[in-house]
Amino acid sequence: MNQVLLNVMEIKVNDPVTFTFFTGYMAMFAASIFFFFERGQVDGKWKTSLLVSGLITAIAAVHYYYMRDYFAATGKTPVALRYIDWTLTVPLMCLEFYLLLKPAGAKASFMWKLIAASVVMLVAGYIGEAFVPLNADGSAGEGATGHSVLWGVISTLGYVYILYSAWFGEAKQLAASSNSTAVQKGIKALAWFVLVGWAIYPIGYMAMPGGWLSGVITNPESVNLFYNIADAVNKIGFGLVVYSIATSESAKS
Ligand SMILES: *C/C=C(C)/C=C/C=C(C)/C=C/C1=C(C)CCCC1(C)C
Repeated sequence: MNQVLLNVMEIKVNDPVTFTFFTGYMAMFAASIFFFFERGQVDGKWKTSLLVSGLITAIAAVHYYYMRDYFAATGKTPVALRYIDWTLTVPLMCLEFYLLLKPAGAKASFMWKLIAASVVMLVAGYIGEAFVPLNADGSAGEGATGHSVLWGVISTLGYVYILYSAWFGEAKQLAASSNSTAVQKGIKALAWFVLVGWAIYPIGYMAMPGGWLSGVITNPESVNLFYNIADAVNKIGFGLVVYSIATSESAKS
């Protein structure tokens, strides 16, 4: 009996991090099924966009499956799994921008610039998190703050590029030249996600040991809470924006 129970994780009431790892997993899983099935309901030219929406949440679901168990078993932050997930899903989100704006004349170079910016953002973030000097007890070690600030700033440059493109730069201009109001509204909605939803990540980053918020948020694992909530909002939200453009445009034809 005890043997069987050992395989069942107990989620404690005061453990919101484990809670969001489990709900995040299930939400990503359900969203993937939704996007894959709804793909059959939209016009041909929207099918790739819906497929990509489903892939983003499906890739996240698989990583959450592992991150959840890793965290439940060790209580440690799954930094590598997290960044492997993001390295695959964030470029796919850049691809979503491109697919939506392709009819308005977006070139492949537009997509590659966004992807390059996302790589700068993620590689710098990974260095800042994975190699932060910690003491044996998990508290911030010598030089931790300077280290994480430097890499956080480099990462933010990549983030700002994507933000700028969505609000004022190429993405914005392409959307303005689109003859579809659904696409214009959709790009605007995605721009809001990048501004508000993506901003949750640097806040989480600053909550890690040695970060600027680590005095306010003292649990070193709470960075996961920010990331888990942000992932659910952004990955499922992005997909739903694409879904709503695809269904409203398909209804017209
Ligand atoms: C599905 C995953 C998404 C949309 C991940 C987005 C991640 C970010 C916008 C991360 C940004 C960061 C900074 C701007 C500075 C500090 C380091 C990061 C990587 C947390």
